[in-house]
Amino acid sequence: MYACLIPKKNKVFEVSKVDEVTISKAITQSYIKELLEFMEVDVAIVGAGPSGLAAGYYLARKGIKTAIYERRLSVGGGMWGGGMMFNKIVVQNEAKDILDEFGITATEYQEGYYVADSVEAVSALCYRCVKAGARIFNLISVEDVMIRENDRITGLVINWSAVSLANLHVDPLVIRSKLVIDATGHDAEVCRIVTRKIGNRLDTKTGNVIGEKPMWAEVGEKELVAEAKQVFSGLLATGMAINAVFGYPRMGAIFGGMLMSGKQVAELAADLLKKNAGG
Ligand code: 48F
Repeated sequence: MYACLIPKKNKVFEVSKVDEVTISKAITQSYIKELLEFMEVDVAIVGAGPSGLAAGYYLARKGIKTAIYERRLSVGGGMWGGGMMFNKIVVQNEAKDILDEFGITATEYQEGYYVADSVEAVSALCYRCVKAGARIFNLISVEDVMIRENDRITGLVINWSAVSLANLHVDPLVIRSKLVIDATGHDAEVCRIVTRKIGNRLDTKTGNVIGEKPMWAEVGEKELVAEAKQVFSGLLATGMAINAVFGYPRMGAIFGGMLMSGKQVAELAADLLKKNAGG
């Protein structure tokens, strides 16, 4: 009956019959299956910016069960826009091998400075992270943490981002994780939640989130990867969240530190998991 409504074109493909309800069931069942599968993980990463994606890749590649929760529709955080919407990023010498590992094309601008396309960089980070086995849940916001005996963080409280956007009163759900990584960027949201809920007890000079300092790219990049440690029992940080938590300078559109920090936090998390398991 509807065949006459479809204009006749030169045929390139023969399209088989499709049923909308089958499509809907396929999406719903496979999503729920994975949501349940990742309700208990080794590492839960909050934020899918460059540092969170790099951390997810390096963790998953070690066979560590990793979930990433991203509040926005798209992953990549602040990387898409390069510097002031010129969609190029700069990476210094020390992180060039990470670009190579992800297959991101980079050209040397001047000795020690490599330039890459930010769209290619985000796409490669995301693709390799997912292919390594990390599961990214976008459109989900982390609104709280779960704390158990000995004041250890043992999971995340999650809700659809649309719930807070629409200001709806809907209770969240919870996932359990052996470690949590705050990769939420400048806001260091998970660390701020912890101090708001249980006081100034982070492993910083003040116990609080100190807040990032003004722009000084070199110092910001150096401090970011200078020391990797737990911020609180069960909680690690990576990327700009580290600069915000410990009060280091911001660094703008240089992204080597973000990638190195993601790799570094993955190493630290792997060591802690081994130690906690008595290995
Ligand atoms: O901001 P973002 O890109 O953090 P990053 O990985 O990289 C920082 C650089 O982009 C740039 C820079 C380089 O020198 O300064 O800013 O440290 O990515 C953070 C991601 O976390 C998400 C947010 O939407 C973004 O994609 N996010 C933030 N809070 C939450 C969250 C939350 N509560 N729940 C889920 N996702």
